[in-house]
Amino acid sequence: MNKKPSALHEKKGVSKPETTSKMSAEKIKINRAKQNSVDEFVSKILEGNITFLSRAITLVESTNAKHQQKANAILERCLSYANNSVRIGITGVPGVGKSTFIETFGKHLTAQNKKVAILAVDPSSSVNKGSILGDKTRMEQLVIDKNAYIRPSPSGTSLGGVSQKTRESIILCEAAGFDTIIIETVGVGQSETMVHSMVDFFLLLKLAGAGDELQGIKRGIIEMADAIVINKADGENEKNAKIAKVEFNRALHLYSIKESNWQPKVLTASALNKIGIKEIDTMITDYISLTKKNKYFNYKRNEQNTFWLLSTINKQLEDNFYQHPIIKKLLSQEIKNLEDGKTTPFSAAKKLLHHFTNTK
Ligand SMILES: Nc1nc2c(ncn2[C@@H]2O[C@H](COP(=O)(O)OP(=O)(O)OP(=O)(O)O)[C@@H](O)[C@H]2O)c(=O)[nH]1
Ligand SMILES: [Mg+2]
Repeated sequence: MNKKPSALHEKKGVSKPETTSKMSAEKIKINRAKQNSVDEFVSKILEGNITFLSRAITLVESTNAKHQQKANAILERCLSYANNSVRIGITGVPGVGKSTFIETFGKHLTAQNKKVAILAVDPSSSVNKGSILGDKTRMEQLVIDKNAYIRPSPSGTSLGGVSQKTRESIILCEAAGFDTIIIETVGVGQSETMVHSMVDFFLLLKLAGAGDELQGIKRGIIEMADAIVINKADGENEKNAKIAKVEFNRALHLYSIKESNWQPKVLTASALNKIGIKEIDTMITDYISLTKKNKYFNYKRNEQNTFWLLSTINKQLEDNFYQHPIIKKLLSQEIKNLEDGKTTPFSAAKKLLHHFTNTK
């Protein structure tokens, strides 16, 4: 092109400074999101919109009263869409291969066009922000799978609080079209009991040891498990895994048959080499069809709902009690009286409860 020198000469100017800083842009975005109505949230979630699903879970996890109010309104509207799913709990000691297993199992499910949501109940997450997030690297394929949604454990002060939030998140995920919900937990404290109370099928991952397999395993967990999967059944470990399988099977037969009429199974697998995964999937499908047929499936979900109703009430009452300013003061006085031998635990409790009911 022939460039004619122009009479109009313009110097390259300095670009205009941005009128909004990045930080305030982010704030505006958040505020805008906050203004989305409950209706918008619900219809987007029902469309399977992951951004809105995540935002709704953030509202559920928030401690802000307004957020909670909004979260409750969204939850109520989502509830009727939330029952068509299979909820699976997975537990096992650190290093047993939970994340690797969830990656392999999750991919196996999404390959069948299932939609899988992975949530966690991890009591330690208030310190390290959730184990799932930390080891998303173990779920490389699942993280980028559009049929999978991974959400780390909410941080919370109490296991009960964290569990309640997870339970509510399950409802949102199901409303967003996720048909398989996997809840992971590290077997710390009561977390397994909590997870057990929110799933249909509870799976315990184990490692084959060098002998007495039942040593060091909590009796309660064996009772809760619908299946024990001995992971890392590969290479040199394969033989030990087979021995462990026999031993666990024998142990499981010592327990009386479950209310579900399901005889818990022991399987071996290699999450790393993707062996035994199809069998686990089939086993869970068998369990679901058995319990749907004998009505245990719905019975258990109803029982779980009642449990959560009662434990939510208990927690609220407990919080109201201990946070009450007068009770706070009286409680320390009564503890002092107790130390001085001036009262008994029972009369002190009676006195405090009496005050509580009469000071509201
Ligand atoms: N050989 C073998 N190694 C495995 C298998 N599954 C997991 N691993 C390895 O075991 C280690 C721990 O696996 P993770 O999946 O991180 O275990 P985790 O239970 O999620 O551990 P935490 O998140 O710490 O509780 C990793 O090095 C995995 O590669 C398996 O089936 N076979
Ligand atoms: Mg892990």
